[in-house]
Amino acid sequence: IRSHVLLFFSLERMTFLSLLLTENSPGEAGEKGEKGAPGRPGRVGPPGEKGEMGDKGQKGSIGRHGKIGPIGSKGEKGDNGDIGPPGPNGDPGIPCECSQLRKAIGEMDIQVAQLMTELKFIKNAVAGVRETDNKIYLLVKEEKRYKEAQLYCHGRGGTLSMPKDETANNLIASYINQAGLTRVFIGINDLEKEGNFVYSDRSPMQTFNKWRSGEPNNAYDEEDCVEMVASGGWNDVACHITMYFVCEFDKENV
Ligand code: GN1
Ligand code: CA
Ligand code: CA
Repeated sequence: IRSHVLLFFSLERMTFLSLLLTENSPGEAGEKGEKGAPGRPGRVGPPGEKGEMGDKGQKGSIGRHGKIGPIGSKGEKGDNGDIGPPGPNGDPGIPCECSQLRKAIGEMDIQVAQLMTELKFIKNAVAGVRETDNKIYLLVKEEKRYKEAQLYCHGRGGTLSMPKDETANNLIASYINQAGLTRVFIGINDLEKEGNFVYSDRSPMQTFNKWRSGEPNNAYDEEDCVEMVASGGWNDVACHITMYFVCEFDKENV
C-alpha cells in the first residue's frame, strides 16, 4: 500500500511540474479525451411565421336557456266570446191549483186597473188639474213674474200654457173662473222683438188669437208678456208684475 501511495504522489508532482513547464513550451498533444456530457438547452428562438388558417371546427352543442325578457305592454281587449249554450232545465215546480191562481191574478189585475183610475181622479182633484186628450193643464196659485212662472213650469217638464185653439182657450178660461180668479199669465210674449208675439215654446203665433179689443197696446212701452182674463180674452202686460199662472204638459211626457 505504501509503495502505491508514494507512486501516486510522485505522479501528481509530475503532472504539476509538467503544467508549470507548459507555459513556457508546449508539450506534445495528448490523446483525445472521451465525449463530453450533452450541453444545456439553447435560448428560446424567435416566433415563427403565422401558419395557414386551419379547417372550420365542428358545430358546438345547443346553448343554455337565456334569461327571462322584460314584461311586455298590455295588449288590446279581445272581441266578446260567442254566446254559451243554454243552461239545463230547472227543477220541476211544486204542483199547484194553477187555474185557481190564474183566476186570482186576473181579478187582481182588474182591481189594479180600477185603483189606477181612482188614483188618477184623486190626483186630479187634489192637484186641481184639467186635461184634454193630449194635454194636462195645472193652475199654480203662486204669484210669480212671467219668467219665474215659465221656469216653474219648465222645471216640471212643461211650459206656460199655450192656447192655440178655441177648445184649449175655453178650458183655461173655465179653469180660472172656477178658481175665482180674474187674470193669469199664459205662455205668449214679444220679448225678443216688439210686436212679434210667440208662444213659450218659441213657436210663432198662428191666426188664432183672443186679443181683447185695443190689445196688444204695449202700454207704457213696457208690455211684452200676456195674461188671460176671466172672459178668456188676452191682454199684453208688463213681465215684471206678479200673478198666478197656468202650466201645460204633454201627456206623452208625463
Ligand atoms: C191696463 O194702467 P192701465 O189701466 O192704462 C193694463 C194694460 C191694458 C189697459 C187697457 C198693468 O193699463 O195692459 O192695455 O189696461 N195694464 C195692466 O185699458 O194691467
Ligand atoms: Ca210689447
Ligand atoms: Ca196691454
